[in-house]
Amino acid sequence: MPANLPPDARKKWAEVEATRNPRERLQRMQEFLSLVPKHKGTAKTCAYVRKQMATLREELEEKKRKKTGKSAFKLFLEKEGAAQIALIGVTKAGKSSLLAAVTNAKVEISPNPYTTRELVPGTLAYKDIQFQIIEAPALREGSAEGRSWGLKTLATARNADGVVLVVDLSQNPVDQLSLIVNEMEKARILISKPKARVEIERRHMGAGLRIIVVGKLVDCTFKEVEELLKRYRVPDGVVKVSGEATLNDVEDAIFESTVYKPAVIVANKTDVKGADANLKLLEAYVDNILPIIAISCKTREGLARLGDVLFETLDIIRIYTKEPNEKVFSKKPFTLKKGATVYDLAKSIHSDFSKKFSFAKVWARRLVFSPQKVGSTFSLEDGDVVEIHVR
Ligand SMILES: Nc1nc2c(ncn2[C@@H]2O[C@H](COP(=O)(O)OP(=O)(O)OP(=O)(O)O)[C@@H](O)[C@H]2O)c(=O)[nH]1
Ligand SMILES: [Mg+2]
Repeated sequence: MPANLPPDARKKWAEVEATRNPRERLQRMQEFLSLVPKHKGTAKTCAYVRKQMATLREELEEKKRKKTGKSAFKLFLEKEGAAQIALIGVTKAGKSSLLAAVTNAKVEISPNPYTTRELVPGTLAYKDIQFQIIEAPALREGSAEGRSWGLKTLATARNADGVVLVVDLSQNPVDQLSLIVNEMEKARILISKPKARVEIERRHMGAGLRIIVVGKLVDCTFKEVEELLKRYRVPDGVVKVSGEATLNDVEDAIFESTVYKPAVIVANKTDVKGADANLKLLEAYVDNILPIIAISCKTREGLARLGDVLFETLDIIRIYTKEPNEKVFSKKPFTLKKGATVYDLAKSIHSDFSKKFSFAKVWARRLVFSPQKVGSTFSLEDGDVVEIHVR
């Protein structure tokens, strides 16, 4: 546990945090590692720091390549459309086949392993929005330690809004799923909601420290959390604790930026012999924790469900905006997270909008009268039409 770290290591980590320059940061991390005693309790922290170092090194390499004009190597792709979804799976699961079947992407499909070695984006049109689907190179054992294209794939999963876990029904799907979930977990990317979540949102200097506890602190007090964060020189930021969290969870969060990604399992190749039995195995194992879509890229069975399930799983809503005094509303909706307010909408239109916000009018079927004049905290739902008035 990071709780066992000696004071000089803690101090060094604070230096890491304060360093922006990647080269110097690498140096400080190296020094940090040399100050950490090696035993079981610190293994997780060391592994995490080493992974961050590997990512930093890749980034530095990438910068060098850019300068010399060689290759357009990228760790992840810029977001486009309503949401970015990464296709994750072992080799030959059918990721390229799925990408080719549901998007406009041109991609190589092959019976040979490890065919896709770059990120390949495509666009899936769903209702009046578009999902950006990205095939990432296959995961294998050791990907999280940087084997093959592991870092690129995991960086893509981390950056995406959601993941599609593609498994092959012609082979044991439980083994494949365990492998990919395990590699993702090692990279601190979770696909099921953890019991406790501690998120640290760092703020600019002088913003102060705010601790928000939605759940419960199990073995510590508010004050102790505050002191811990100060010790690590995290005096500015918002710390959100949900679920039942221990002081160790908080400390872990300082080191390990665990992320949670909504996930859908796509079980491919329903057309092959033995697929039914394998699908049953998979369903028993997953036990309704994640949605499973059984498909065949060959016969196109099940493909039509993908859009609906993604939309549902990503928890997104579409909001249509209207200019005051205009009769028609925009055809292209804004996409926001379920539970978003009018304020969130204003902010996503323009940062100025949220500052100058006065009131909004909302047209919605659930309202008794439409339009209704509302304030910034009004909760939006899919399909709402909003007209924002500024001061
Ligand atoms: N029978 C059957 N074969 C499929 C199906 N989907 C894909 N395949 C075959 O499975 C093999 C691998 O497909 P790809 O789409 O290239 O797999 P991938 O996951 O992109 O593999 P890598 O890029 O190497 O990681 C190819 O020979 C495909 O023709 C399917 O629904 N049914
Ligand atoms: Mg492929």
